[in-house]
Amino acid sequence: AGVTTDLVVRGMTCAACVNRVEKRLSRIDGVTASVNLATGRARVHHPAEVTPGELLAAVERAGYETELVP
Ligand code: 9UX
Repeated sequence: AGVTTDLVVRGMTCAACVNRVEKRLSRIDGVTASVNLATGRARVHHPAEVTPGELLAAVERAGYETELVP
């Protein structure tokens, strides 16, 4: 079953940042991501087997600070 996780993503300043984060997240099997530059957030749809920690790690590898939306 799919779940939705929202992330805060810090340091995105242009549209290419959005694409970088979306592409990095989408490399994980079953993951689709929509990043909003204005709000600095990412909405991620993913299998339950994909943990929030994996999502955070992927965004960090793309070069951005991130945390879960409380
Ligand atoms: Mo735009 Mo984002 O030149 O890391 S890609 S600032």
